Amino acid sequence: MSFSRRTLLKASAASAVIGSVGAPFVARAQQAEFTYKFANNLPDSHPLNIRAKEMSAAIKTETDGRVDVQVFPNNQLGADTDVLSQLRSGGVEFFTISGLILATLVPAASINGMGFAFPDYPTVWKAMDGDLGAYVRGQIAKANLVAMDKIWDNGFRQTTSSTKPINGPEDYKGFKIRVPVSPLWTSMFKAFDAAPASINFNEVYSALQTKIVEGQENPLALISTAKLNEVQKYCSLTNHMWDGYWFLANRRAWEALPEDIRTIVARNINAASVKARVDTEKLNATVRQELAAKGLTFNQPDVAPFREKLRSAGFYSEWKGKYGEEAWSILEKSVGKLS
Ligand code: X2X
Repeated sequence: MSFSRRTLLKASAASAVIGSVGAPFVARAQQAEFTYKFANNLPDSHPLNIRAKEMSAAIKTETDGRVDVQVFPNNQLGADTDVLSQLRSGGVEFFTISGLILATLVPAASINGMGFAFPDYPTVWKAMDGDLGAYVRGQIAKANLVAMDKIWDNGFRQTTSSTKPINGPEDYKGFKIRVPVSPLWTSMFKAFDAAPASINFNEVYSALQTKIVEGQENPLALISTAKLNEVQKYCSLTNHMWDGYWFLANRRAWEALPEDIRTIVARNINAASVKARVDTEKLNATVRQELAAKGLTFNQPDVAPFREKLRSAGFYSEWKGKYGEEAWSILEKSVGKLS
């Protein structure tokens, strides 16, 4: 016993010596010229983070180690509204944020989340990789932030609850629902006569667990990877909006990159978004059975009465007024007449 312990001690002392001699050399050799933090609010296992890690490795290789994009998932660097401030000040260089939350700074950025606007994914990508996305990126640029071309998928959002399924708009009446910190979300659930509470995503699991709220709404891929099914009983496939993440850069940090490096970084970020879209869409389509097996009860309400309720509550005309004619007509060109 004492012999093997002494041997171990000797061995670790030896490696400590080797370590202290070798370490400075190794550290110098691996030092990147640009070490940038990428913060996001999603679990490690979500497709966005899986593709982001691959992307970071590809960027390191293609820039010969000059750029190190460090991925911080799961709100490790703070809640969304805090990280948005850090991104603006330069404390964080990269951040993916839902356009709807970004709208606290860039009002037009919530437009893709208009209730029941998008019928399916092909319509989403055509609009977001086309005129509507270009319009929003232009507005983001005016706020002195840089948005990469390809928006990342979060998905079509579904409503979960610990108390009852949502079968029609009347079931939202008085429903205590968590919504992200965003004027459009609050406005939409108020139009349904629900009782929305603005809570950042990092507090959603515990808010549901302690019953501060009855329900929340998110795409199935996220309900599953964040394990919200553990604290919810029902899932109503309301498909009430499509939500995506703009990959944003702090402008100073972005412009500090030499142009050839910037091209490599942008190309890899956009390519990763396109791969993650495929993964996320697939997960959103297939994870239902898994969630049902874990005890979540699903129902599929007819969406027409929800849309009608929003229309009669004046929701679409109110938001048309807020976004203005130009933005609204670009949206309606993509999705058809709403108001
Ligand atoms: O906060 C949410 O619900 C999330 C993770 O879906 C967004 O970022 C909007």
